[in-house]
Amino acid sequence: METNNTEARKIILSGIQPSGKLTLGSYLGAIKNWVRLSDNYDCYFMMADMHAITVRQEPATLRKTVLEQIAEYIACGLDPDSCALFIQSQVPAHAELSWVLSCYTMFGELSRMTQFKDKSTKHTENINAGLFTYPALMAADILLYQADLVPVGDDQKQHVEICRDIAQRFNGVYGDTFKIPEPFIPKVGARIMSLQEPTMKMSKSDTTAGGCVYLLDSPDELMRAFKRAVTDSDTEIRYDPAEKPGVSNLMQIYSSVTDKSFPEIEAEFAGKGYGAFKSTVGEAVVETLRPIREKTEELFANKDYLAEIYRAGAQKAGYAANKTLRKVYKRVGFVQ
Ligand code: AQP
Repeated sequence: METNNTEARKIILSGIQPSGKLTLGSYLGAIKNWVRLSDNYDCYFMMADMHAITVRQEPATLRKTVLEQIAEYIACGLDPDSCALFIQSQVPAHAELSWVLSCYTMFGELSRMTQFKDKSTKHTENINAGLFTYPALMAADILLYQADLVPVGDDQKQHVEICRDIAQRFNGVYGDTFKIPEPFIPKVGARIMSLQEPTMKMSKSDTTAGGCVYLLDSPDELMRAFKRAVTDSDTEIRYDPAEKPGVSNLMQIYSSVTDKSFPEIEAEFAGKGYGAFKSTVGEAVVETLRPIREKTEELFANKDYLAEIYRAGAQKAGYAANKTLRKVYKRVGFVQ
């Protein structure tokens, strides 16, 4: 990874769990911003497979999803020559630092994490320790790279905040070791909601028919999902998430893929019905995702190329991560 000689470039780390197929929410809330930021930062983007196993995954599906995800990252516009695209489990420093940080993470603060509360309600048969200590692993992911910025959707903000608390606690005991990262949350698209239950986040693992749209859905599947999207019994197209969550979510999506502002969208659809609005949003999404789907299919067919990318990514990431890990081991008193 090239760095500017006169001034070190700032660093970004982010990742997505391969816990299912990437959704429009993963793209608009995360990857789209990674692409925007990637020209100006040194970037590390991972397939967070270690996080994914906090919920049971079928091994063959997990392997396939990870490979598909690498292809999708590249198809969305990330340049594997300038960004480190890597698989989390291939950089052992993540697991190693996670253990150290879990000794500087408090039971009380982990208990307040909304993702833990949500997931332990959803998966009552498997409330495992990994689900609970997930934020310590996420803190390790970020702090290993001395990241300045963590581009995430709104739902992950709490995890970046606990990461900052853990880093400050550690620095407070041992002196400056970790850079304190900032979350970067997009103004539009930070929380894309389910098309069927617009008060709930669009999630990869949601099984409600038509609730999620995926990056690799065909144009027909996308149009069907948008035409069936839940709105309300009113007729006005107006941004009002409390009163009109379905319409507001569609406006968020439309704004995010066209860069039009909410007043522009309201003016565009004034006096038009929901039917026309939903079709126009669907068509805009189809056109945004078409090149991503086509490129992903092409890349996914070339497994050797994908292997080259993730091996090179793990090497670049491992180099940076091990530098931090060595410093941490020294600070805590492990014999060198
Ligand atoms: N609906 C969304 N709107 C905006 N941003 C979103 N993100 C995910 N869903 C939305 C952002 O994508 C990044 C990757 O998320 P993740 O897969 O690591 O974790 P998650 O938030 O738990 O994603 P899912 O889809 O809800 O996965 P499951 O169903 O497995 O729990 C993060 O930056 C997230 O904010």
